[in-house]
Amino acid sequence: MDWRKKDYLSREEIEALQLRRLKDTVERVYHLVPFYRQKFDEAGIKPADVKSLEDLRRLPFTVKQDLRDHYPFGLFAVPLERIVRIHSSSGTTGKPTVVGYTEHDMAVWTEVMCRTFGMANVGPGDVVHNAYGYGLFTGGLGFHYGAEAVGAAVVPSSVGFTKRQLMLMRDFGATILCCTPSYALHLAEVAEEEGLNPREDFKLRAGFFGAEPASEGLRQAVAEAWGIDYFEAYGLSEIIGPGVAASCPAGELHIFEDHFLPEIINPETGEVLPEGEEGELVFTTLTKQGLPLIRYRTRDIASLHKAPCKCGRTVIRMGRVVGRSDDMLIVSGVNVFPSQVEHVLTQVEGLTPNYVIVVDKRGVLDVLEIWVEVDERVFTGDIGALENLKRKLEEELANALFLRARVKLVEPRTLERSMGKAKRVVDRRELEKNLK
Ligand code: DLL
Repeated sequence: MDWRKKDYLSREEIEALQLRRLKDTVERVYHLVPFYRQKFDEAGIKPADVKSLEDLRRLPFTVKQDLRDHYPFGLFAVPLERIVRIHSSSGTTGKPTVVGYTEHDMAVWTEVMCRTFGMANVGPGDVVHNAYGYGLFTGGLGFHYGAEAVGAAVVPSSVGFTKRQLMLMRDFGATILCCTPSYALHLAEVAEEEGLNPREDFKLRAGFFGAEPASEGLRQAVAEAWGIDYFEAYGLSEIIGPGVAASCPAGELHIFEDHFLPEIINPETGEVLPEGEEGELVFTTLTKQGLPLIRYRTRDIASLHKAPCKCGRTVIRMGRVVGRSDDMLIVSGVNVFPSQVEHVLTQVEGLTPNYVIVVDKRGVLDVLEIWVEVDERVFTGDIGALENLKRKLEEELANALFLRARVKLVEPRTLERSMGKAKRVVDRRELEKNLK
């Protein structure tokens, strides 16, 4: 089937396809992956017991640690001779997670990336500037294959050398930008420093931003800085890389659910939550051959919505990722998500979305500090204005977080920029723990 039609199937068609593919996947993992056979046997389930999509909830979960425990290729469902690509993501602890693709998986990946680019009608005549990292990270090559397949000219610039990136974008007439949202903002900043006007001196019309969370405020800041349409890309290496979901012209994030079957669970109990409720996103791959995964727990907190979208697509939508369950900070017993902080910062006039959250311990007390860059106008204004801004922000943060945070306003362009995923949290309590 033409990939353009796949986002418009009726719910019955989608679910029938999902069930057929789920049965096939369960059959394959049971017979080909000893880890799954053991898990299924322990749970007393045979592949033939999966008769409806509801039966999915009887199947065991898979977690990142399972991939690590079977490092490097232990969960692959095909012999190495059939693997044509290997990617891996480094974790903060222990062994990296390794993922493998067969030729068929590469075709699926390319298809979902075509559907991603299809959101902005990217095609022949477009110049795609791809500043996601090339290498073991799935971002660079994932976008690369999709861009070529839709017939665009792709510039594989990868990360780093920001000024050179800008030169290439300008000289080659880039129309589409692909990178993390934080880097997109940094590129605009550096363009301005170089005396360029990002809105006028470039030909960009849209961008595909992802690999890290971005609040509404950050998304708007990127769209405005460049004067472009903002499209979001969501994905994770274990499931395929980018291409699990993408936002449409109506701004809704659609999951390519004919390949990746989503559920939302309560992260504490594992119970499946009803449509619309927020919880941990779980995916079962429906077509992958190299590394099929059953009920993989992403740790991402989001929600699911089945009603058809304004854009006409019928595939299920997910709410923006509000954070990762393992990104959540517990400060003086209160749960704090970096996304909550970012949301407040982007609502207050005079600040930029460049910030770091610093958590420390003074004696027995946790201390939360937010370092945020002010914009040029405020910075060159008077001290009184800065004091007011600081007080206002502290008040807004206290209201949103139910917790006092100290604010440190810093000069524009002083916090470290990242080329890939931004690092927003410095938890000094961890450092101390590790020193002990
Ligand atoms: O980040 C794949 C990717 C590349 C997606 C380029 C989009 C664009 P990983 O390195 O395995 O894969 O990291 C996956 O990144 O579980 C989320 O926590 C986070 N993430 C990815 N996209 C988004 C997004 C790639 N749009 C992890 N919003 C995921 C929020 C995102 N978080």
